[in-house]
Amino acid sequence: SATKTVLLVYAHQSAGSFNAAVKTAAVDELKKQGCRVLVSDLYEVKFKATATEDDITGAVKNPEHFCYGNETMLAWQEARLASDIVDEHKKLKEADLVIFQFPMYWFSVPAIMKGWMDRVLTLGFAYTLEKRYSEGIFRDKKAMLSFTTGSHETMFSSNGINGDMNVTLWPIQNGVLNYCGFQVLAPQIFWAPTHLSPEAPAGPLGGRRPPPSNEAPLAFPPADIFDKGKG
Ligand code: FMN
Repeated sequence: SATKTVLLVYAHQSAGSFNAAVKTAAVDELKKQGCRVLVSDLYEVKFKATATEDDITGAVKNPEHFCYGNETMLAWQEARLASDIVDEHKKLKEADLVIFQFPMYWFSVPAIMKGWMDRVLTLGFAYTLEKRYSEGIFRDKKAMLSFTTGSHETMFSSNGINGDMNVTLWPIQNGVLNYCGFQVLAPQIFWAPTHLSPEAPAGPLGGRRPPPSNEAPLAFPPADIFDKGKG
């Protein structure tokens, strides 16, 4: 079969972090598996997080009432989008699998990664009203969240103080990724990694599962989420 391309969208400020170690381990492992690996190191390139008129070269259609979605769709059609967005579009088009590697911030992705989602998943390019969810533009691609937390696993259970992790991840996994058609793989979660050493004998992945290959995607809504506590 053809070489698989994996895009790693990575957000951590420090090369000495656990996230950096996981990223490096993932790149090594994926290359060993024969994958082509593309990395978007968002802090490294100081990726712009805000969705603004600056994302469009030339005149906007309606400067009195600037509508980011409509204006960027037009700019995409006319090849007038900012070059950093165009670069990410190119990588995304080539990717069979997109892995988001990040520390959880406020039950979500860090702002710089949310900015990647806001700006790169352009209307027309990543979704339209006709092409979403099971008809989504990226339905032949897979996506996976891989992240670290400050919390322990029990705190993110349905009766833990934070509530169920599946519910926490719903906006990103369903509202962003599944919306664009991605087959969403089960997340890889590194609970409270400050208590783990990246140099542990098992390696940075700490004996956890290697990057996915032929895993089945999650169902939306995940069949078991709302069944808990029934009966
Ligand atoms: N940890 C959680 O478990 N849930 C959170 O909602 C959460 N929000 C955070 C928000 C901010 C702004 C910061 C700085 C940290 C937050 N944390 C949260 C803790 C980080 O997820 C944790 O420090 C990080 O995953 C550790 O990985 P690292 O050592 O690679 O930085």
